[in-house]
Amino acid sequence: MNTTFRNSLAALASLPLAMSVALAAEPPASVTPGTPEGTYIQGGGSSLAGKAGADMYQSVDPDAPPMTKAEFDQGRQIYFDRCAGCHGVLRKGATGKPLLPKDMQAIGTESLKVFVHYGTPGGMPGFGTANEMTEQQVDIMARYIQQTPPTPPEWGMKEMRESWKLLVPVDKRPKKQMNKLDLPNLFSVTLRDSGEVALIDGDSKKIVTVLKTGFAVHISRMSKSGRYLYTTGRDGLINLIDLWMETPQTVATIRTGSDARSIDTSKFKGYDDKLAIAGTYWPPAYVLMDGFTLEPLKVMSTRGYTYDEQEYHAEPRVASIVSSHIKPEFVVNVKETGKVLLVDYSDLKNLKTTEIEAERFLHDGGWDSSKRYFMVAANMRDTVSVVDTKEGKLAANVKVGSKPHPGRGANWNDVKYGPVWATGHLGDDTVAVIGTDPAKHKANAWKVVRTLKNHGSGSLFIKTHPKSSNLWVDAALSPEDEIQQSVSVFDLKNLDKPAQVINLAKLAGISQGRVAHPEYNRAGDEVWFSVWGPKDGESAIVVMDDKTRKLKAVIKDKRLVTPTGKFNVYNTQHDVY
Ligand code: DHE
Repeated sequence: MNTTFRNSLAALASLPLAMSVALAAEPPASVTPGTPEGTYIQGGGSSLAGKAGADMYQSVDPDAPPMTKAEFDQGRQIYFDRCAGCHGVLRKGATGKPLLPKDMQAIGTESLKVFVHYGTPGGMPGFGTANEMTEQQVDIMARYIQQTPPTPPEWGMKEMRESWKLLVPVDKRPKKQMNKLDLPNLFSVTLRDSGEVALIDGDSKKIVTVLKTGFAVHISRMSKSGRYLYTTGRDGLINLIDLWMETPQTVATIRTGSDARSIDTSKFKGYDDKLAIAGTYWPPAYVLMDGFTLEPLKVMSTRGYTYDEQEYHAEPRVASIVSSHIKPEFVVNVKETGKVLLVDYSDLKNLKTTEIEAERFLHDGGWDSSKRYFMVAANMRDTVSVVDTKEGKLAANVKVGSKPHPGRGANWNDVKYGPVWATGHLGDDTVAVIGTDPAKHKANAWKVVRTLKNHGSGSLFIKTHPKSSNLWVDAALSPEDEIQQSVSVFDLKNLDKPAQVINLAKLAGISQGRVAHPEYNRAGDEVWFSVWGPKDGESAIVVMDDKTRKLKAVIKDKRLVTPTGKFNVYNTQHDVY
């Protein structure tokens, strides 16, 4: 272990509990390409050397290291694009550790550079080793996080309205489906780094069209009818795409904030397609919109007090949102306060919200098979919170493994335990299987009834399908190539048997890339995975035959830039997972 890295670990160990991430592994041996081995970690001269006469940034904190104004501006942008998602704009921490200036100053620039460059075994990517930041940018970020965090501007109804573009009004849209696509089997594929989605025909596996969306587009969701597709970019740009047009196209856009992750639409009977809801990380809020036009109707702040310590938090971000099928309600999960809001959209003027105390740092989740219980990961508390949306209460907080990350999770009828839902974990190599049927299998309800062994830690997504007897689990964030390129397949009829591990990147003929996010086709007999390669390298979609677990197709196309999430229209519309 090199001395700088060891010193950094020691510095980190002396930090408050929240910062004491499990740092056990050595940093990888690689250094920034193009620099002589070792140059990077041994540091260099003053980062301000050669900048005499440069316009300096005036920090309000006298202990923060100097930065030029240009460096500070660059740091602010990089932080927003790369770091804020996990650490928060105000750097109070959530999925990532708090990065408060005094703690960062105690670690010091040289040690911070090591973390930014190599990442941590706790899940932070190595921005230097992954070639996502240059040596100079790593140095800027190490100094930037020692400055007082600047607060980004607010974004209210006025800004939303000004950003709203109704490109094709409702009366100018087709009255029937104008293309021959088998819409239920269409896939919307996130092309993360190009800020686009590719619509891929599930039958022919051909790209129908590629549409421009928001920055680092994050998820796609479907309207109840299956006609409208909604995407959200990390920059808060929402696209409403009409799948009935000859070639599907964007018919409205709006910016709901400057940092966002979630979007959904009304699914209760009588409200089909009528409303959309988008959650934002900054400003921390959710906005209700007309589902056909994206006209903003009502914006609600999520700032407030944490559920447990009842401390004020200025940045409680909206994580996952799902739409109830049994009530006119959206389920809005507020990360930092640990509250789940059941937002009744039947009367926007007299909005009723049930506020449920769940657990802190809520992130992603999905319905149980009955669609009554919402299962959401509080990943930094190693917990899955179960919300009973029929009663409007917390049903349970279930302790699982380290940092659960289900995506939407996976439901099946277990041979021994009845209906169950499962999540993989970022922080260990297990899959937690939780009983979800308090009516007929009371003894198993809200308990981990099985713990399966994945082929590695760093799992992001897990999936099965009501017609399948396989469970597919990725390990996309594993630091090891072989593991991140492989998936585990479990036989749901015999879960005592170890999983089959298949390297899908190899099957696709791709040497560099993470294999992520299983998604079934409409029929439930194919499972699609992304081979998420570098922005300037090769990526692919691998389609596996679910029954035989053999390769069925590889979709390669130079337009498929960094594919990650895939959303089958039918399964997303009906929450089948
Ligand atoms: Fe996601 C879902 C937040 C990084 C791919 N991600 C979600 C959800 C949230 C979230 C809150 C649930 C949305 C919902 O259901 O309404 N994601 C975040 C982050 O804050 C985080 C950790 C850091 C960031 O800066 O954004 C983050 N996410 C990623 C990625 O790096 C991933 C792997 C690749 C990418 O495309 O960006 C990624 N997240 C996804 C996907 C889903 C998702 C594919 C939807 C899963 C599903 O099946 O529904």
